[in-house]
Amino acid sequence: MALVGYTNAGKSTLFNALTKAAVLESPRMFATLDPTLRSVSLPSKRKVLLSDTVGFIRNLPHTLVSSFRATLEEVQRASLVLHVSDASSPLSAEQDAQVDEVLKELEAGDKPKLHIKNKVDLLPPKQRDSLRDDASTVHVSAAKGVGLSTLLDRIDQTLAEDATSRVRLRVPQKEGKALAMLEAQSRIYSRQYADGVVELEAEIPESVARRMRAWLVN
Ligand SMILES: Nc1nc2c(ncn2[C@@H]2O[C@H](COP(=O)(O)OP(=O)(O)OP(=O)(O)O)[C@@H](O)[C@H]2O)c(=O)[nH]1
Ligand SMILES: [Mg+2]
Repeated sequence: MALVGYTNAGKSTLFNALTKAAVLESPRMFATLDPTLRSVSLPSKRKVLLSDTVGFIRNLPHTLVSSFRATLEEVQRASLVLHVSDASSPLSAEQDAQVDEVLKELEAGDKPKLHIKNKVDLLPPKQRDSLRDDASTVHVSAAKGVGLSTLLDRIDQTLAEDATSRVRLRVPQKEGKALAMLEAQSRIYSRQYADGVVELEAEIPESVARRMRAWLVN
């Protein structure tokens, strides 16, 4: 899954809030993973990769800087898009429309999406009390840790269809990142080392399989 949204919406704050537990659980396991890509443990015990991305800003897709290119790839790979917006901003609706526009340009407009309205702690109490979550919208405060368990439940429900499958892989031992990701994300049934290659049999989610294409054995 990928966190997307307008700059300053609170994506990185939410990323840290959602991944903190997982990182504390096994700090070494993620040492070789990208700092903007981490594992989140869902209530169902299923683990899923979450990537933080750089914020969208007006016209950015037309000046494709390298960090945005990485964002683009993460979004295209994601099986679930988490659209974070700043609910306290008067420009919230306009920014949401721009983010939707960028998602369309990335051909990610049709992916399953959850809309996360962040910073509810900044709203006046009356307005805050009138907020209602629905099937595709969750209100949270990433900074105060409000609404995060509801969000995790909702992610679980939405991902219920991201099937896992049992596969065989031949991964070169030097591919530390890929191997760390497999350790973190999958159930490994067997592991054999030969000629600098690790042969594995594992049960992996779709979203991980897409990153392992190069090493899948039919
Ligand atoms: N009050 C409040 N502030 C928040 C909340 N979440 C994030 N912030 C603040 O909003 C600012 C931006 O947060 P970031 O997490 O860096 O936002 P971002 O979406 O990652 O921004 P970019 O990486 O620039 O796109 C920071 O000052 C955060 O402390 C929240 O729930 N409530
Ligand atoms: Mg950020």
